[in-house]
Amino acid sequence: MANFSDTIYALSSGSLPAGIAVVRISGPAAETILKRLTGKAVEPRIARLLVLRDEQGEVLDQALTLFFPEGMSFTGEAVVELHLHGGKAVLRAVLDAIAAFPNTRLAEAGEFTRRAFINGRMDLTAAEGVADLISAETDAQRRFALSNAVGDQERLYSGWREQLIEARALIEADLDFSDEGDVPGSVADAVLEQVHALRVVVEEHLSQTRRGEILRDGFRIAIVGEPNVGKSSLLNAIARRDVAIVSYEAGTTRDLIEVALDLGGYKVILIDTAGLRETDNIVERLGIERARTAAHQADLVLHLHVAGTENPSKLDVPVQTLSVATKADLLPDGVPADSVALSTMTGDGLSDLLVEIEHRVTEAASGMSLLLPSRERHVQHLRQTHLALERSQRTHLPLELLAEELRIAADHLGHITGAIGVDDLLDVIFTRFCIGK
Ligand SMILES: Nc1nc2c(ncn2[C@@H]2O[C@H](COP(=O)(O)OP(=O)(O)OP(=O)(O)O)[C@@H](O)[C@H]2O)c(=O)[nH]1
Ligand SMILES: [Mg+2]
Repeated sequence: MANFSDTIYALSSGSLPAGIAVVRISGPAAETILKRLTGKAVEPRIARLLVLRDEQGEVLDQALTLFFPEGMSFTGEAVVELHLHGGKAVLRAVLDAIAAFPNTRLAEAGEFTRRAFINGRMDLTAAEGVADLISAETDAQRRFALSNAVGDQERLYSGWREQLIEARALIEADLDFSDEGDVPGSVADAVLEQVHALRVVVEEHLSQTRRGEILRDGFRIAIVGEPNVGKSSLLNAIARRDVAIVSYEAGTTRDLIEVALDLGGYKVILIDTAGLRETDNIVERLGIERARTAAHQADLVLHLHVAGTENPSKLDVPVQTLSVATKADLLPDGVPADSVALSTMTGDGLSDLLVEIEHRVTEAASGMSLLLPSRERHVQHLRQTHLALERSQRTHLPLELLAEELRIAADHLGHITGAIGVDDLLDVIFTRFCIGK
């Protein structure tokens, strides 16, 4: 275990005032601090309601106290939790009292989790999972993040890495002993077969990248169409608030306007865009460019046209597109049953559209397994792993080079979990956490 000499502390629960405020203290002085604040002997892992006093004997608060000994805590260090009354003055008084002990300081963002990682309590994917879990807003995000936080991803990638390390050991043993009358090449053949199987598995895993992104970052839906067809009205109707400006003037919306929703437990991002048309107006043209880009990058495009008019210009996007007729209230005979039609004025057809969208989101995001790449950092290393595995399968590759490719592949997997060479990464990863985590 790494030996940190300073003891860190922070408010680990949400903003105050609140019912309770949880202060976490981690480090070598944690136990002493608890003893001195309470004047009582410390029992590990037993919750006790005790009066806290500062060094002058002044009562600070009555708190539920917990002590986790070294090796049995979140960070791996001795940890104290104080469940205080959740008032700002209470918190300030207690933090001041803790600060009065030597070698203590306020924790930096993500520092508790960082210590947990350095002390081997969790790997990097689990630490990232914890960060995702804290920011999870929908049920799908929560389930995905939790699976990562409890180490599912780590087990997957470490398993692959071990296979590769073993395969390489076999090859190197073969190299060392090949002059002793072994049948040359037989080991290599067996290893190559195994490596091929793993390559297929990694490939399949990488093909699920978009599904992981959808679960974590959301399913993106671009609303596009000519000016004035009611795109912004639809965004507002679905978001149930006035997010975008609506007006009878054509060319009202210029920027992209994004709204995040929870649809069927999935995070969905709805994007309103500028109406598509030929124009000399520079600002509008920039807006239209953004609209086209948004449509290209979306998971689903809602292509709007006014009911009863021809669905205009074909939208040339390599994306699932749903044609939607708007302003259905203006049609005297209603709309044909085979198309999606709605009116934001009367609300007709909106729930049908939402059902259809939810159906598409579920189709894109659901799957048997939550073992998916969860972030770009992982995807990059997985791609490098895959490339090295591909190279390792070139015909007539000398065994030394085969072993080297296997090492490269294994190292990239090690980078994902943090098993190797990540010092420079830690700042980037952990400073994205909030203080107290
Ligand atoms: N009758 C009727 N009018 C609607 C409906 N939805 C929108 N409108 C009207 O159509 C006009 C244009 O609506 P917007 O939502 O601003 O249209 P838009 O597609 O965002 O337009 P741009 O931003 O200019 O591209 C406004 O006057 C709205 O009040 C509807 O369902 N029925
Ligand atoms: Mg608009």
